[in-house]
Amino acid sequence: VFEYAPAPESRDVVDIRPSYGLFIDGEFVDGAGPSFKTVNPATEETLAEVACAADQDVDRAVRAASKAFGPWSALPGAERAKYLFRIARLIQERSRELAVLETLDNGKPIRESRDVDLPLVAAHFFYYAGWADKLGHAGFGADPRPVGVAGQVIPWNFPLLMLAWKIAPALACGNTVVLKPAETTPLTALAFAEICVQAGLPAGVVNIVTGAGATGAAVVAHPEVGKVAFTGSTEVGRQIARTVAGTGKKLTLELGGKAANIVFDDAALDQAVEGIVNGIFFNQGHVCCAGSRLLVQESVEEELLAALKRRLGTLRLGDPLDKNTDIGAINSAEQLARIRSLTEAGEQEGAERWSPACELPEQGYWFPPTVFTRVAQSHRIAREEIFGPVLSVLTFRTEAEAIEKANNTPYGLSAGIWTEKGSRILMMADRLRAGVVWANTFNRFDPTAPFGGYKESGYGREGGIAGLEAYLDV
Ligand code: TXE
Repeated sequence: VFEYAPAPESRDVVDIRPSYGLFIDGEFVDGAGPSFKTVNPATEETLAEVACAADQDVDRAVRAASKAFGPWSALPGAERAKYLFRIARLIQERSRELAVLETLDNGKPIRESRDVDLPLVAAHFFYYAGWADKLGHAGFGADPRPVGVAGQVIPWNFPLLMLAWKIAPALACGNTVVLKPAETTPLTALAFAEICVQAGLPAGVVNIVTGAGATGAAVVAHPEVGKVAFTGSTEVGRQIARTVAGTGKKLTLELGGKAANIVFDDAALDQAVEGIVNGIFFNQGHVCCAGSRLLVQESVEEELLAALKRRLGTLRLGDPLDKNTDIGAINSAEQLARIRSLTEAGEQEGAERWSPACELPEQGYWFPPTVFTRVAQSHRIAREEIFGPVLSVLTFRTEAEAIEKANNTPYGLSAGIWTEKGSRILMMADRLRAGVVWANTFNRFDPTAPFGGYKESGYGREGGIAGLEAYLDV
């Protein structure tokens, strides 16, 4: 039993307009497509009406970006850096407002948007601002060139952070951008457009086109787009790869995952419990690198699961604007339906389902933290990305078995190892087919470190020096 006193963040720090236009050539303009509503997933309340970019709007945005490319890429790197530093500082100054807006539109707990998303967003702009005048020293030759117009399509799980991952390196390298945010979370990207205006960024350097999949497809297919960057489902990633094939466009894809979080019997189990909770329940499990498969060494299975269940009993689910909330809302009715259908499949296939006692609010989209035990490798919940607060537990006896099971997935984005043996960490990290391997931690992000997957998790890297390469002709 623990005391609970609600600590709500004020909604009044954001000023949401009833309707929003597209951001093209430095101005907010109407879209030719049918406008759509964006809702607060915690309440189902409509937040705003948002313009939808039809093909002709996307064309206008790409042409504005093409026109801006010449002068922008001709600026000395130090001048481009000044704009990026200015943007980074404005994000810091407006971070409380942006965090509340992100939480309203996405459903994630304010503690996360305030303490994780926003600091990382600013950090990415600071980091890549620092590269803008040093590109000749990044290991890509003396004078690497920007590609041109970058077409970027991003998902809804980290709306502003995914924008930062894409826009910061693109601008630092001298490219211009047409970015399409996800249809359920367009508001912070539009707030970012205002920040570009505030920073005095030349018109056309950043363009934001809102809309659904068709708008994204138009960005990807536009002949004047030289580089495509996509984060989202593996299925759409495949379609985009087909569209881009044979066009000469550069492409990076950051797709789904089914990460193994591997706990050995010598691990500090209390720390491992925190890592497991952070691994799969952070951001309601709407995380491509989420530790969605727990692989636990048989000898500590019982002890670890008992401790994990005790810990899950203390998580607070509810109002995302409450500073005490640990688990917020599921981002959309569609995503909730996907999570439900996969968890039902888990039960049907014979896995054992458990959730802590937890009351779900009546309005909005919610799913309780859920743990499946008695999971077999063949079960759908062990193979498919659920993208929700659902953990599938498998066991192993030996290191070799842990590696075999961890790698037994079409994905390869991330993995985690919990052990006190340094040699084991090095050996495992070498054999796990995953772009990121965390040891005795999980879901740690840093702008200096490249991020990206193997196999069906995609290709190309974002972050670090490697993240520059995607935006340069080397
Ligand atoms: O993804 P989509 P959805 C996974 C996760 C989730 C599933 C479906 O498993 O359950 O995907 O989510 C735009 N051409 N991930 O349906 O459709 C779309 O408008 C160009 C993992 O939301 O891939 C949005 O902006 N763009 C993931 C973006 O693609 C298209 C994050 C992502 O939406 C398009 C999100 C098209 N034909 C979901 N169709 C991760 N890797 O982090 C849609 N879009």
